[in-house]
Amino acid sequence: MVERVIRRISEAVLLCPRDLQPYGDEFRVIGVFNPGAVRFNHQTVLLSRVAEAPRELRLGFAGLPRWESNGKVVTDWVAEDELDCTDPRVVRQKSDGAQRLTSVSHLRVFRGPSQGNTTWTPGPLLLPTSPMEEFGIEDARITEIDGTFWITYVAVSRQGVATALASTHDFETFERHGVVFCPENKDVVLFPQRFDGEYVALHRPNPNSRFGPPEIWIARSHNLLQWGQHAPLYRGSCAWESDRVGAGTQPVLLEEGWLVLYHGCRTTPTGGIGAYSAGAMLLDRQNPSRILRRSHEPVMLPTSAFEQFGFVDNVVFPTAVIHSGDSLSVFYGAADTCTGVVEFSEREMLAALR
Ligand code: MAN
Repeated sequence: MVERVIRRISEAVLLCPRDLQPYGDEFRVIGVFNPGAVRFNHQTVLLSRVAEAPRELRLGFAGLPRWESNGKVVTDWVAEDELDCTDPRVVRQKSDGAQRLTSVSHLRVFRGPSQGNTTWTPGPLLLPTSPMEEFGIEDARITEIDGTFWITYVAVSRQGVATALASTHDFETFERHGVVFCPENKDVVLFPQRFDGEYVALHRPNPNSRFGPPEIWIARSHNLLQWGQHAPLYRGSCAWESDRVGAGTQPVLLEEGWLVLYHGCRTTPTGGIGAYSAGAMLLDRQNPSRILRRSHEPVMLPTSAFEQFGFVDNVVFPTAVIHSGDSLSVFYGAADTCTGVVEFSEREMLAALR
């Protein structure tokens, strides 16, 4: 049976690197992407990842940025012949296998109208503050629980890739709660309500031992800080998601269950970075450990030029959904370069899940 391709009612690029000033004078913005997004005070608030790389180029050297504990960003220059540079995002030192990112990210608030996509007013910056954020903070997801906005984000350091938690009531000031999922773990999204008194999160452990590909897991907590009852929820089973999957958007409650969009990627036949596409799953209203239906083909593929060409080609990476009537606005990162939004019909999305 041929899976129905879901129609994009509209699509728009909201933010591009050229719209932004870098944080550091000696840096340039190479991406503004993978945004958390919520409605707040009749506005749409985005918390986008801003990736910066050194402005300077030195022939034969890679400039690898990092935050120092004094709050400054510095660049280490490492000879390219000491590095494996096959991935534009990350290099690996040949001598000991240690990894470094080629850019450093922070998070920035942008406020826009609740309808339409034209003007985005920049707001506060969330900068790396702890040694566990030395190589940057990335890919925020926002969930409102009882009037507080909880933000899970990726913290990268020489300890690895972890997930940390922050909270805010107004997107002006933020409280940081530290690492809640230790390395290697990312793509953490929180449900907006408790189940039998417990908070629930989806997360994505990424073990070094490859007994199988990384999977989406589910966990529970009494306080959002300590997590337990970990259990696997979903392992990508289709070719387009065969290398890895990770939860994408904060779960939204629809009549039929919790809708979550996630990303999946495959490697190229030569082991290079393959396309990142998006799938969707519907989880049971009362028991979110139960998958009711899911997409067997991607609901979003990198089909537009701004999704196909960028810092990393062929990437759609959904990180937020805003639901209103029959409309699902999916906010996402395109080609690790721009922030985009696509509108789907809820009815058509659900019809594609089985
Ligand atoms: C990884 C992360 C994301 C990024 C995708 C696509 O999952 O680095 O931040 O958007 O890859 O490159």
